[in-house]
Parts: sequence; C-alpha cells; structure tokens
Amino acid sequence: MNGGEIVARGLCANGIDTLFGIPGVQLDPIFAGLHDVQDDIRIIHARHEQGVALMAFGYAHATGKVGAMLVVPGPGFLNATTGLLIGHACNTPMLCLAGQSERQFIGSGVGVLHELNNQIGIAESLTKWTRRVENTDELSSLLAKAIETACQGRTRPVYLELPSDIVRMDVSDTALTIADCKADNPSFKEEDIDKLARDLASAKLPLIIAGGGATGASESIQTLAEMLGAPVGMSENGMGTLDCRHPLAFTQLGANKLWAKADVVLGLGTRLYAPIYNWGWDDALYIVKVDIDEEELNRLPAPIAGIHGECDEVARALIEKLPAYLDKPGDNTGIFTSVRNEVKNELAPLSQAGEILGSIRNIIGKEGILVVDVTQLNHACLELLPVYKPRTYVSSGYQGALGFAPCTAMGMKVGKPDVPVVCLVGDGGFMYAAQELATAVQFDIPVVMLIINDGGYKNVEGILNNAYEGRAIATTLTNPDFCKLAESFGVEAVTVTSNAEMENALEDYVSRNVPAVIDFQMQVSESPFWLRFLPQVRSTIPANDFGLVKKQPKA
Ligand SMILES: Cc1ncc(C[n+]2csc(CCOP(=O)(O)OP(=O)(O)O)c2C)c(N)n1
Ligand SMILES: [Mg+2]
Repeated sequence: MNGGEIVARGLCANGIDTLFGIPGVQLDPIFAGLHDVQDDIRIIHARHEQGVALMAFGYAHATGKVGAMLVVPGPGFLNATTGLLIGHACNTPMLCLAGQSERQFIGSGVGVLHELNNQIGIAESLTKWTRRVENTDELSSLLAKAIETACQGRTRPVYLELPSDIVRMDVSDTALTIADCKADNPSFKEEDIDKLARDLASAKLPLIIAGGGATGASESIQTLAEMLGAPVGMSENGMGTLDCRHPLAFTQLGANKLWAKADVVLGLGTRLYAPIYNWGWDDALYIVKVDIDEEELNRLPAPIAGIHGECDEVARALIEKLPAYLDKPGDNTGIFTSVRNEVKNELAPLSQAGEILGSIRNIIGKEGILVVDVTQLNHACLELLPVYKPRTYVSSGYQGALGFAPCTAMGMKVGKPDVPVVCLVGDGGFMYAAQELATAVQFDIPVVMLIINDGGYKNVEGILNNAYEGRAIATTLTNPDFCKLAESFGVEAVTVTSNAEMENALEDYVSRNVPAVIDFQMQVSESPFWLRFLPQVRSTIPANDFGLVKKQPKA
C-alpha cells in the first residue's frame, strides 16, 4: 500500500464520509486510493477550491463533524484559504489536506509545478494546527492527530501537508490510527463558579450574552436564565441559542439597551468585541467571560473576569450552585417590556426586510437553514429573521465575506439533506460562486439560491453616498440574465419582483426539494446597515469601528 492509499483508508477509518476536493498530479496516489474506497466516502469535486473549502465549512457546520477537503498546492491551496479563514473565525472543525511537491524541492525556489514559497507558513495563520508529513511512518498517526485536534477544545480548521513523494511511496506498516475525539475540556475552579453564582444572584440586572461558543448549551443556558430572570442577548453566531420567542431572548439591539442598564454581564462563548469596542463599559459594570479558549479571556481592554471552561459545563455548574444564593428569579419584566417597545419602534422603518425574512422562515420552517451572504438583508437578519434553533441562521461572522453563502449552503445541504437550505445572496455575491450550480446539479444538492438582484454593490454604494458626500464609484453591476444562466446549468429558475411572487417560488422549490435560483429583482427601501454599529451606551470605549458608532453625548 502506498501513502496515498493510507490517506484514503485513514479518512474512512476515522469516519470521514464526505470529502470535498479537486484532483491534481501531486494528489494522484490519494485520488487513486479514494477510487478503491468510494463506497465508504463520497467525493464531491467542486469547480473552484473556494467552493471546496466553503462546502467543507458548511458540511462541518451542519453536522458538527470534521469537514474534510483535499487540494493541490499553490493555486489550489490559495483558492481554499478564504474558506479556512472563515472556518477559523467561526470555530468550524475542518481538515485541509494539501498537496506539496517532493520533499527535495520544498523551499528550493527552482520552480516546480504549483510551487508556493512557505505554503505551510500561510496555513499557519489560518489554522490551529499545521504539520507536514516528513516520512511515511507518521502518515497515519498525523492524519488521526489532525482530525482529533480539529474537533477538540476550540474547534477550528487544521492543516496537513502531504509531499508528493510521501504519498507515492510504499508504506511498510499499514495499520491505521484512529483519532480520539472525546471531549478534552478545561477544568475550571469550583471557587470561581461559587463566586460567579453569588455575583449573579445578587445582581439587580444580570445580562447573559451568548455567542457561537454557546450554541451547544441551549438547554442549560435557558435553565440558568430562567433561574436568574436574566435576559439573554445573542450575538450573530449565537442566534437561536434561545428560541427567539422566549420571554428572556433578546437580539443585539435589545441587548445593547440592556447593556446600558446591566450591573453584571456573563459572556458565554462570545468575543464581546462589539459590546466593548462600541457599546462601552464603566465601573458599575462587572463583566465575566466564559471561554474554552484561554486566550479569549484576556484580549479586551476592559476589566473582565475569566473562567476557562466549556459553556455547557460551566452553565450546569452554576445551575447547581445558584439555589444556595437565590430563592427566586429577579423580576425585570418592566425593563424588558420597555426595551422591546423601543426595539419595535426603531425597527419599524425596516418593515420591507422584516416581511421578506418572515416569509423565508415561514416557508423553510423552524429547522430550515438560512445561509446569508453580505447582502443588505443580511444585516436585517440580526433583528428580523426569526431564529428558533442554533445553527439555523449561518453567516461568515466577523469575516463578512462576499461570496460565502452559495457554497456554504451547498455544504450544509450535503450534511443535512432532509432540511430545507436556502442561500440569501446579492447579485454581487452570487457571481463569486455561480459556477458551483454545476456542482449542485452533478451531485444533486437541492439548495435554493435566492438572489437579491439590485444591480449593484448596494451596501457599499449607500455608505459611499452617505458618508462620503455622494462619491460612490465601482458599485454598479452589469449582470447576466440569472434565469438563463441557471437554466443553462439545468437548474430551475424564475424572476420575481414582489414578496408574494418570491413566496410562491420559494415554497414550490422547497417543497419539491430541487436546486433552484430565484432572481428577486428589487431594491431594499431602507438600509439596515446601522444594525452592525449599535450606539455607545456606557461611558468608556477604546475606539469604534469605522467611526460609524453613534457617540454618547457627554453627561
Ligand atoms: C470578499 C469581499 N470583497 C469585498 C467586500 C466588500 N463588500 C461588502 S458588501 C459588498 C457589496 C455586496 O453586493 P451584493 O452582493 O450585490 O449585495 P448588496 O449590497 O447589493 O445587497 C462589498 C463589495 C466583502 N465584504 N468581501
Ligand atoms: Mg446587489
């Protein structure tokens, strides 16, 4: 057996049932090995490595399993980097297997096929663990180690580099190493939990902020919030941790208003970047952050107490401790009602967006997944998309990467074939990935691409016009006929111009479970972009994003 066959068999032995990739000469022994095990592993070859990586991202995000990909060195690897970058930002367990030239040529500069100086150095800045296989003996164990590392602790992409001579060589020991993926969570101190329970119990208005790291702890966070009577503000990646209809569930806009009034904040699996850099803090606010990644506890300039632990485990420990300090939940319902009224009034001008997003959710149902690109309605999702369960609203998080949604949605549908998956994307973003309609047809991936076709990079145009005296440039788009384009791939498509027509089309495609394109020709009547930059509500902030945050008037 050669190294390539070991890789193919090692993937199968470790439960990798789907692999996204594009072949090439450095990878030939691996693809030949995959040919032999194709009953055990599904190979999805997309049309560009950005699609490969984003599909692996989507697959991992949908299943919680490691999303695996295989790309050639140099251009193939570089094409995949955006997907790795987003995986790093969104804590997605991904395995990037990248080809490499023969070991003798690495770093030589002689100009071998696909040569990229310091490819492994580039990978290092995108992944949590990076290795090159230096001899055949370690191939199987490093593959297992890579998989194990991706799914333990703070889940993130990992990178394993496979020199072409290694994968061609015969391997004497063909035993396959199996990754040990059982949880390896940090153990927190009992006294820290005790103190936190006391602080939360004695707070007048405790506020929980739940981020992407909290989505696996829905049940315990709900119990904890109900015991305390504490509102739960959800960050973009944390949306759905509590069902949006729960009386203690708040969006960012509500959380921003509650942040002004809170005396103790418990941040669970969240960076707290926007609250600290935009919303502000002062001495009357005590902030505690819980994170599985110790480095996250000390990044921010504000005084923050930290607990190094996994959110569900910490929340459960708090639930046990709280009764010693608390008889009944605090009652802040008066504050909640007034916050909800304020939020409702402020969102009233965004009724067009609310109607469209409400329609989408009604059609795809509670379990249905909406994957969003960086189109204007994406910003409105933060407040106006009903989200009932974690990971049923998926964005590229703080990367805000144009072209993210189409391929991610396809990867998610591969991972969750029984759930409707819709991609909401602008005419700009869709053209980053239009070629992957071919992949959707070839592999029967029935995702609906809902294109908001407004003829431009409208979000950017709006900002340039408003903040830079009407000096918008480079924002108009001459588009193809999206329906004809889709149909040429064999994808059903329709043009619609009203929400009612969009609903009919979406309902039809979702119920028939077919790949489809909806070309929604419309203009967003009111920009929701301000939802990304909520105002400063406490006295101290170190700086704020792009100067777009409304400053608090000095008292
Ligand atoms: C990879 C990448 N390039 C550029 C940008 C900057 N950018 C943000 S929004 C946007 C326009 C998006 O246009 P479209 O997809 O048509 O959505 P619209 O704003 O018109 O709703 C651009 C260019 C980005 N976020 N990501
Ligand atoms: Mg547009």
